[in-house]
Amino acid sequence: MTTIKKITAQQRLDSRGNPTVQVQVETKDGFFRALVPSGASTGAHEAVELRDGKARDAATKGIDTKAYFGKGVMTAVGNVNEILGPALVKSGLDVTTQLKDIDKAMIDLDGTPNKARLGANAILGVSMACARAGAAARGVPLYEYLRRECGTESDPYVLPVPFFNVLNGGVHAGNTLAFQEFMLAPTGASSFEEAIQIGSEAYHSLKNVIAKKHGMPATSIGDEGGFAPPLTRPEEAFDLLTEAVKEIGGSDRVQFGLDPASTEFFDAEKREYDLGFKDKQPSKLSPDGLAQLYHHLAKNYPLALLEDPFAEDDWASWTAFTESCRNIPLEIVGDDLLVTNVERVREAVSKKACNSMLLKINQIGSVTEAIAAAQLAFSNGWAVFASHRSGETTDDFLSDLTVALNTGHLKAGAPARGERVAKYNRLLDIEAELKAKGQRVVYAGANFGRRGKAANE
Ligand code: 2PG
Ligand code: MG
Repeated sequence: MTTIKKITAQQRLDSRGNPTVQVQVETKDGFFRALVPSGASTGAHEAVELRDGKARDAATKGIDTKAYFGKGVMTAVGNVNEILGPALVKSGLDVTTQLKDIDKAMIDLDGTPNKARLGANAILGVSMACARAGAAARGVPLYEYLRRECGTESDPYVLPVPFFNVLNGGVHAGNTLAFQEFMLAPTGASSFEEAIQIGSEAYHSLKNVIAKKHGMPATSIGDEGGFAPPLTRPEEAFDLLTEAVKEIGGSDRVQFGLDPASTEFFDAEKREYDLGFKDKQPSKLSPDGLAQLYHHLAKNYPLALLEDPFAEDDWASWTAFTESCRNIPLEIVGDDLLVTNVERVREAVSKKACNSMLLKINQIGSVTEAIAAAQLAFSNGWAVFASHRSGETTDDFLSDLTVALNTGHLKAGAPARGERVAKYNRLLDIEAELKAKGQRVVYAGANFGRRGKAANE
């Protein structure tokens, strides 16, 4: 039995230089920390991230609501220090076996359906740090602790295919590219370590290809460490990827992923998608026109995964598109659509809207709720794609959770920048550690979505 002695929170910075919540949990085994990530292309149905500029009671608590342009998180920090922490210490809950009860206690204290009172950023930080404390109490690595939470203890260890976001657009970059993420997935590698090498080599080769075509200034980068050259059309982006992969002789080992993050350029009233939303030139497509563009891309490039092809509430387009992909081996991932929320997953299952769930723990705001959403997705034959946020930290919790859930694939940005490589490096450590222990370790490879069977099969 290991109870919590003390919980404190602090305001720290994320990878975009914005404030975020750090939580520290103290038990008899020591101090355990977690840092909370934050999105830019956030879904409207996500749990609430409390920012001081918008927090109702911030000013009355004497918090400077203008600090960091209103993005401070001192309200959330205060909620950990004054409400969540003392309540969990008093509860006597055991971090070793009661993570679910710890999360439930926080959800009850919040009392809203979307964590609007205490903040998903406050609750998630505590949840993550408690998991770390629990792992230490059991004397096991975090992924082992989480395997028990996930009920995967008897599964083989599967290392995920890393989807490297090497070209950034959308709201993550200053170029005119509408689509947000163009990803390289080394599905033909034989180990995670080899996948990292392919990703790194392709990334550097891409830099050369871009410099040759567009000049050195075009090799500046976006929020997730991918390059952000002055492109407009998605074909231009995929052509650059194709060339970069060819240069390193990796054409038969690499597939592509795409996250247009289309909620960002959808006009719900007109039911139109504007691919020129960052430009002065509008470039509008109907849902049908956009679906045709995706089919064209899937036909001409090795596209294995497509995330958020349509906006978060444009259900009819999702369902029609998924049906139209019945005979194509394409993973269709719901991000803003599902927000790692069991209610949204249930709705999507009933509407046959997609065949995969993006897993972002801060969209729902606690570790065990995120696990429950993933389990529901798996039980419906879907895949689960684990994900970072565009505003990240050096916290590598995601890597352990990905292995524990056996998701078979994750995205954590480019194979560059500290907050991105923290996740990849942790996975390299896990792979090496398991091999050193003599464990059987499988690299998911071309079966990256295999735990799920496509909803439209
Ligand atoms: C996405 C993510 C992460 P953000 O749309 O999938 O890559 O971006 O964190 O800004 O929502
Ligand atoms: Mg997305």
